[in-house]
Amino acid sequence: MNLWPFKKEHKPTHKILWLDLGDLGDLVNPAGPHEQWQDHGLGLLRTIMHQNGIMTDLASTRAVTSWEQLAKQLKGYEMLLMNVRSYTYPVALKSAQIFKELNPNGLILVGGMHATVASDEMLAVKEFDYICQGPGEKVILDLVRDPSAFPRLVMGIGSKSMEEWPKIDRELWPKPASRKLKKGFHWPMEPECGWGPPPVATIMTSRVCPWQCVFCNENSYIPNMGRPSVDSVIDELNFLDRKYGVGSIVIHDSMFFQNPSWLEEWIEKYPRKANKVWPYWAAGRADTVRKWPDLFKALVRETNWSTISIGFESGSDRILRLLNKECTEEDNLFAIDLLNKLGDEAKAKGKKIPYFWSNIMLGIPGEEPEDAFKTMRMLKQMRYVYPSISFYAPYPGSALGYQLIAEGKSKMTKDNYHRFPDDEKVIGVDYKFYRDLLAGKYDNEINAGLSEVERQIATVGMEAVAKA
Ligand code: B12
Ligand code: SF4
Repeated sequence: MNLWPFKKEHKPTHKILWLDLGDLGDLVNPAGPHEQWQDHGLGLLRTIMHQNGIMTDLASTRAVTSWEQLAKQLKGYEMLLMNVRSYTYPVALKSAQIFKELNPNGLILVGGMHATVASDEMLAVKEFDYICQGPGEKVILDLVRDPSAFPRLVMGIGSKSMEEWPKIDRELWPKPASRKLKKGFHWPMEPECGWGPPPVATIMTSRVCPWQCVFCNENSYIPNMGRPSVDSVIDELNFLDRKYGVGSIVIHDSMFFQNPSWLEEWIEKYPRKANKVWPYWAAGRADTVRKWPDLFKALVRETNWSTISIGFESGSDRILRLLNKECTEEDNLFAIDLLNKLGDEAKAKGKKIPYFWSNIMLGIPGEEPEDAFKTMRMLKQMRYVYPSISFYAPYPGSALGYQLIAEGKSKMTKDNYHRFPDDEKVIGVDYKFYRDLLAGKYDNEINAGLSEVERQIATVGMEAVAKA
C-alpha cells in the first residue's frame, strides 16, 4: 500500500507540524464520502501562517492506518497544531500523547470546536500546552510566534467579516493517501458524494447561525461575523474552476438561507457571473422557507440549489418545541409541499429535480412513540428526498447536551464521542423501539395516519440511517 507522504523515513522540513484529524484510514480506504472532506479551519489557519512566512509541515491521522505509521511522522517537531472537534477528540488526545512521548520538549497548541465547548476536559490533560477557545484567525500568528506570552487558555479573536479571510490555499490540505482513492478524488478539490458531479468545491458563505436549537446552539460559541461579498464567493469559484475544474459545490454553512438581501444578490449575480451555474448543496430552515417562499423558489429555480438540506428534525410540535427549533409542523409541511411542487415542475420540464437532504432526529429524550410516528409520516410526504436520520446525540456545546451530560444521562464518553448516526447515545431511550420503527415494524400505525397518495411514497428504512 502506498501511504502519503511517500517516504519511508520521515524528515521534518519545518519545525511546526499541523495534524489533520479524522479516523485512521479515512484518506486511505474511507467508509464514505464525508470522511474525505477537507477541514476549512485547518486550511484557513495554515494559509494565514504560510502567507505570513510561518511555514508548517502537514500530517494526517486520516492518511495512515496505524498509530505506528503516525508516530513516524510526528517525530522531530517543536510544535504541534490541531483543530479539535468533539468527534475528533479521541484521535487528538492519542496523537498528543504520542507526540509528547517522541518530542518531550515540543509544544502542543489546540483550538477548534471541542476546545471551545469542552475546554475543562482539555485543561485536565497535561499534553495540551495551549488551548484556544473560539476563532483563531486573528491570534494564530502571535500565538505560534510566542506562546509564552499567552495564558494556557487562550481567548481566540476572529475577523469582523469573512471578507477579511484569505482564500484558502487548497494545496495545503492533505492528499488522498492511496492510489485507489487518488483516482476519483480530484485533489485539491474534493470527491463526489452523490449530490452533484465532481470535482466538488466545498465553500463557506457564512459562519454563524442565529437560531438557538437546544441540540446545536452554534451562536453561543461563535461570535457574529459578516458574510463575504457575493462577488468574492463567485470570484473564488471561478478561480477554482479555472485552476482545477469545478463540477458542483457544497456550501458548508450551518445556515445558508439567511440574510435575504445577500441571497437576492446571489440570485442576481450567480447565474450571470459564475463560469457555470453549478448545482449546489446548502442548508435552510422550514420556517424561513415559509416566510420567504418567493426567495426560496427563485434560489431553487434560478441558482440550481439542487440539494436543500433542511433540519426538519421532528414531525411533532411537542418535540419541535422541546428542541427550541422555532419551526412548527405546519412550517415543515409548507416547505415539503413547496419542494414537492418545485420537483414536479422540474420533472415535467425534464430539468434536474431538486431534492431535500432531510435531517431527522429520533430518540430525543421525552419523545413518545406517537411523536416518532408523526416524524416518519412527515418524511413519507417528501417526494424528492435523501433522508438523513440519526439518533439524537448530546454533544457538548449545546444546551440539551450540557444538561444531559450534567444529569449523567449521556452515553457519549470522552473516549468515544459517538458520531455514528445509529449509536446509542442517551440512557433511558428505548433504542429497540427505534430500530423496530426503522425496520418497518410500525408501518401500519404510521400509514394509518397518511393519505393514499402519501402511502405510495417510498418507504423509509434502516438504510436511511446509514446514509446520515
Ligand atoms: C463543515 C462541517 C462538517 C463537515 C466536516 C468537514 C471537515 N473535514 O471539516 C462534515 C459535513 C463532514 C461534518 C460532519 C459532522 N459534523 Co460538522 N460541521 C461543519 C461546520 C458546519 C463547519 C465547520 C467549519 O469548517 N467551520 C469553519 C472553520 C473556519 O472553523 P473551525 O474549523 O471551527 O476553525 C476555527 C476555530 O475553531 C479556530 N481553530 C481551529 N483549529 C485551531 C487550532 C489552533 C491552534 C487555534 C489557535 C485555533 C483553531 O480557528 C478557526 C478559524 O476561526 C460546523 C459548524 C461551524 N459553524 O463551524 C459543524 C460542526 C463542527 N459539526 C458538528 C458535528 C456534530 C458533526 C457530525 C458529528 C454530525 C453528525 N451527527 O453526523 C458529523 C461528524 C463527521 C465525522 N467525520 O465524524 C458540530 C461539532 C460539535 C462539537 N462539539 O465539536 C458542529 C460545531 C455543528 C454543530 N453546531 O453542532 N461537519
Ligand atoms: S440546528 Fe440548524 S438552525 Fe438550529 S442552531 Fe443549529 S445550525 Fe442553526
